[in-house]
Amino acid sequence: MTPVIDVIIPVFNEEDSIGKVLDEIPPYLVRNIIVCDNGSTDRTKEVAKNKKAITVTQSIKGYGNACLKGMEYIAKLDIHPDIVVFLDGDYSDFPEEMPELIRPIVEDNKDLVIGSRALGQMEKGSMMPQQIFGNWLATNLIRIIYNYEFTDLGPFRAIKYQRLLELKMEDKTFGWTVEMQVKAAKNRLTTCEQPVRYRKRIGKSKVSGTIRGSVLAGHKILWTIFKLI
Ligand SMILES: Nc1nc2c(ncn2[C@@H]2O[C@H](COP(=O)(O)OP(=O)(O)O)[C@@H](O)[C@H]2O)c(=O)[nH]1
Ligand SMILES: [Mg+2]
Repeated sequence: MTPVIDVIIPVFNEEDSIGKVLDEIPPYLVRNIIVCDNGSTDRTKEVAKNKKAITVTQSIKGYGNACLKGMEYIAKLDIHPDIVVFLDGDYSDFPEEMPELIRPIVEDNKDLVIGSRALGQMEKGSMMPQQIFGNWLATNLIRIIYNYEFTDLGPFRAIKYQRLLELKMEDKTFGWTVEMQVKAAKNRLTTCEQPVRYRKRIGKSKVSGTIRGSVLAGHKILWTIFKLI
């Protein structure tokens, strides 16, 4: 049986990249692509609509808020997906790698697959040093505290929809990815990593490319790891 797959893409002002991201998602693989916008002031939403993606709007800012809005949309569907894939809208990830990303779920019955940039190939300059260090620190803490093996907190990931619901995700901002991994460990989900490539984003970074974003995200990530103990 082929699984039903829906994709959630949080975006904020990504008019130059979102079209390319949507173009490169293997169309035969996915059912719905839900672009979750935080009131972009550029043409992001228009571009996404022209590419036949579903768009939802979240008036409250935040990466996690946008992902939660996407999940709300999915929850209202008559037929729920088997798998949800998360992906950034800045063209850093390689959407065409989605078949490899979901394979461990389909073939080995894993619950959660993290696309690991640390195990894959990162284009020079695609990740900031503080981001690489932050991910190293966070994943080592998760190993020490929760005894779960990850090498990255990458945005490109796939999870069984029912397991995702069980995690009762609630982070509203940059703690979203680490919250999913810590809760996966606490709930004893079966997890694995799939090496993924990563390239320099199109447009300007809103998180790791700014000092404020990096400090807030780093703080939020560490806080989330300890808070959930
Ligand atoms: N909906 C929404 N998306 C966001 C927000 N901040 C960042 N994003 C999106 O999240 C993804 C990652 O953000 P980015 O600026 O690339 O952060 P970086 O990869 O850490 O440098 C991109 O698709 C952004 O458009 C936000 O506040 N709301
Ligand atoms: Mg990015």
